[in-house]
This record gives sequence, C-alpha cells and structure tokens, in this order.
Amino acid sequence: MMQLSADLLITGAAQLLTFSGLDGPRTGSEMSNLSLVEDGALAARDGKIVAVGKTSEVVKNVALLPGAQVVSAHGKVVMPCFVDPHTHLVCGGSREGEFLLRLDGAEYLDILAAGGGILSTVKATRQASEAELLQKGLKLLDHFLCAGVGTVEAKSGYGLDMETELKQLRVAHSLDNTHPVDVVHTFLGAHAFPPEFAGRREEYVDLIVGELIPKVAAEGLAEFCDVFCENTVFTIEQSRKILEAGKQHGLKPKIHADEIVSCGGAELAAEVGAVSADHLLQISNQGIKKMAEAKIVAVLLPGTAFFLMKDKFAPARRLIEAGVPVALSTDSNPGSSPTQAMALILSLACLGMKMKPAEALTAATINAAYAIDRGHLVGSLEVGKKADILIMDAPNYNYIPYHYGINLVETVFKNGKKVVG
Ligand code: IZC
Ligand code: ZN
Repeated sequence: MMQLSADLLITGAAQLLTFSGLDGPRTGSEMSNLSLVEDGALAARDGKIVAVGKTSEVVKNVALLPGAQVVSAHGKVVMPCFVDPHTHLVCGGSREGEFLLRLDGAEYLDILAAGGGILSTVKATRQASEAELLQKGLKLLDHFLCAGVGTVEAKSGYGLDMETELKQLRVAHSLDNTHPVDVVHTFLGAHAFPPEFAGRREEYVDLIVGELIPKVAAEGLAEFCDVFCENTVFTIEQSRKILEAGKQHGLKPKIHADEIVSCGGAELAAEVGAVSADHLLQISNQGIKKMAEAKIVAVLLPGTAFFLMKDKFAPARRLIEAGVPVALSTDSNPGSSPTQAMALILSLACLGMKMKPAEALTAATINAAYAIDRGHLVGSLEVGKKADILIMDAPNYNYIPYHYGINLVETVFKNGKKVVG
C-alpha cells in the first residue's frame, strides 16, 4: 500500500474523539456517540487531516516528511478544536457598571430600555477607531484560542447605522486575516433600535431592509443575517421581514429566539429555514416540533442564563429527545456573557441543563460547526478536514466538564500548526 506523507503525527491518545462517520449535525442518541478511538492517532499534511485511527494503523500507513512534528498524547484526550457559533466579538467599551445594577436587581431588558445595555456598547463602538476595535478583538481571540476554540462566529450589531455596522464587519474580517482563529461573519443590524430612531421603529426596519442589508451583501461582508427577536425588541413580523430580505441578498438566516419571553421565534426559524435558532429558554412545544422537523440547530447559551441569574435554562433534554440538533456557545459579549471559556460552558450545560458530557462535547464541536454551516470543514477529526486539534490534559472526556472553570487545553494545533502549548 502507498504510504501517506504527513508533517504532523499525534499518537497514543487515551481517547481520540473523532465525531466522524455521519453527515449532518448529530441528533438524539447520536449526540452521545463520539466515534471514540482508544489508543488513537492522527496525521496531517499542509493543514489537513490525512489519517485517523488506531495508533498502530496510522503509524504503519504514514511516512513522515522531513521536519515533521511528532507528538505523543499518551494518557490524554485528543479532539477537534471547539467551534463557537454565537459571539458578539467586535465591540467598544465594557459594562461592569451594569453588572452592579443587575446585582441590585435591575433586569437586562430594563437596562436596555433605559438606554444602557446594548446601547451603551453601541455608543462606545461608534466612538472607537477600527484600530482600537481590532486590538480589543485580537485580545478576545487570544482568550478563545487558549480555551481551545478554533472557529468563532462574530456578529455586528453595535453600530445600528451604516458607518459603524460596516466598520464592525470590516474589523471582523481583519481579525480573521490576522489571527489564527477563523472568524465567520454575521450581520446583526437588528440587535436594538438606535436612539435616533426613537418612536420610529418601522423606519429603522426599513433602513435595515432597504439599505444596510443590500450594502453588507454587496460588499461581501457577511454570510449570515441575524435578528434579536424578542417582543420588546424586534417583533416576529419585523424579524420575518428582515430575515426574508437577508435571504433575497444571499444572507443565510439566524435568529435570537424565545430567550426572555416565548413569542414564536423558533417557529419563525423553521418558517424561514434558519441555519440556527439561538437561546430558546422559553421555546414552545410547537417550536420544538417545528425545529426538529426542519433540522434547525438549536444553539444553547447556558453561560448567559447563568450570568443573567435566570432561574431557568433552555430545555436541552426536551430538544435532544425531540430530535433537534443541539449546539453550545459562549455568547461572548460585553453584557450578558463576558467570557470566552468554552469548557466552562460545557460544565454549565451539564449542571444547568442536564446534558451528558458526551452530548456537551458533540454540541461544542460538530453540531456547533453545522450551526455556522462549517460542518464540512471543522468540528470533527476526519480525513480532508482542517487539522484543528486539541490535546486536553484529561485522561477521559468526562473529566473535561467535571473540572469546571479551569483550562485543561494543553496544546492547540490550528491548520496543523502548533499555536498554543
Ligand atoms: O450586548 O447585551 N443578548 N444581545 C442579545 C446581547 C445579549 C449582547 C449584549
Ligand atoms: Zn447574541
């Protein structure tokens, strides 16, 4: 047999979590099947995986190129990099003051209604230069990479005007070009109503539909269009109008749905054929059924429920039992979830939503990749996919969410190159 040549070889993993063998996101009991190989190995060349399997097999089939890296993962877990499918990465300012208000009992949406919250970040983002936003974003991506995240989605939505929305998206593209973490772009002009449109909400919706979406699409600045659908923010009707306009311009729909009150966001996601519906704490039974039928990925954000001190998390068990593919995300943003610690999100998913560690790992890798239409590139360790790989200082995968709030990521390979460790 002809040998494969490789410039990276990782051998002897106690548990190699491949998530291989299925097309599409995992649902139901498939979410507990990690396609695990004991004493596993993986070889890569030019940033792509060329062989995966038992160490004895992979070693036999691979010829090392001069200068190849050979790494022992003896006693460790090897897995794909995490994928974070929902972040508000590019932003100005910070909101610790709001934290104090919330600890005194103020509600997240009341702070927004009073001109704070998202709108305070809008003010800071409008004032910030591209260079400042870039520096801030690079710092967050460093945190993500150290936490084992190889790909993040990044939303605009702190501009709410043409100039600043474009500025945020341009910065997100610069981040993608300058940092090892891959950035996927989402337009979220429908994140809040800008203060200058007070009392003229429909006019802002018209601006999004008539000017912002066409410009963002024409400049190739985003792949997805998202809406913060919530009855005191963008209504179902406004959200439908915006997501349909996005579709007409080639932007795939995503939606912040049913987070604070149940208002039919999940049903709308199914109606417009969204790639994902996110949050879903208040999803209706009908919404669950529709999402399962349409195979829409549910992106759950337990860090946000935790940080907003909600007494309720999204119904992960009911979603999984109904056959909805579940993904996890940090929701990294300066207000409701200022973290990049993906492994902590897995712990919260287990503790708050009763997901099993295996389900949480599936949700944060292969299903998260499908939530941003990257299932063909990342999220599993399969021949042809990106060599985005983690070595975890953990003897088995249950150990990872069990040890909460600490970083067990020992080594990160991005496109086959060691970038952490
Ligand atoms: O800045 O508060 N939920 N948008 C919707 C956010 C949280 C981000 C923020
Ligand atoms: Zn969000």
